[in-house]
Amino acid sequence: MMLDLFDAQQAPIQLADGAYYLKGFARPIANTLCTLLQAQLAEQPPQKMITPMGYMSVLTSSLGHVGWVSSRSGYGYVGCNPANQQAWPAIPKPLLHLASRAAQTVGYKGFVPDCCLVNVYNVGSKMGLHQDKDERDFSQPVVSISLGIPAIFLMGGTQRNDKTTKVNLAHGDVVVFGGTSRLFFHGVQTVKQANHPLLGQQRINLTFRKAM
Ligand code: MD3
Ligand code: FE
Repeated sequence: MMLDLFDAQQAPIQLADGAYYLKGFARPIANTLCTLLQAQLAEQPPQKMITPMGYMSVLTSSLGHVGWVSSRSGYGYVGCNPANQQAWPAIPKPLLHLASRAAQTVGYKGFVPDCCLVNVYNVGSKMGLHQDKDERDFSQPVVSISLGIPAIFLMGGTQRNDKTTKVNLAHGDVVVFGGTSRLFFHGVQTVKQANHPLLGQQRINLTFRKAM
């Protein structure tokens, strides 16, 4: 047998029914991704979104046919960026393929996302427990790629007060949520001070969804 030191990929870890942690799955292209995103975000600066509950501490932008936006009166997916009236930039092919391949690896065949939500966390940013329910088809999984400084992801259950488990998400880590876990409450703990060689004191999370 030939030892393949370069393509070594850790086995997926099941977190819950339909939820899988793919440690380092995006690592081979993570640095390229950072460069691509930094150019992208310079053109399309991530925005602080207001929700009916108040401001989010995370900054967001989107790629794809639709993007996720929020206002004081509600939130959802729209075809244009309200900040500039432009269509969202396309999801780069290598990114689309990576998300699809991650889903495929844990059993979700034919995942073709139409939205890549870009969440930018600075030190002190967090995301409270919530469910992702703005998409049309909950049989489609959600794929998350983490870049930059680490964060602790909280995964609960289908009820807001279900107990949560913590998952440490580092540069290049991928998580896929499908099945029962697709509607689990989840959030991100306050991001602690750290430095990443490419992103500095920042964490970027990419969330791929089939929204429409
Ligand atoms: C579990 N983002 O944008 S990604 C979000 O790290 C969001 O920025 C977090 O939650 C972040 O909505 C977490 C992981 C994630 C995304 C979607 C899920 C976990 C999920 C949908 C269902 C269950
Ligand atoms: Fe979410």
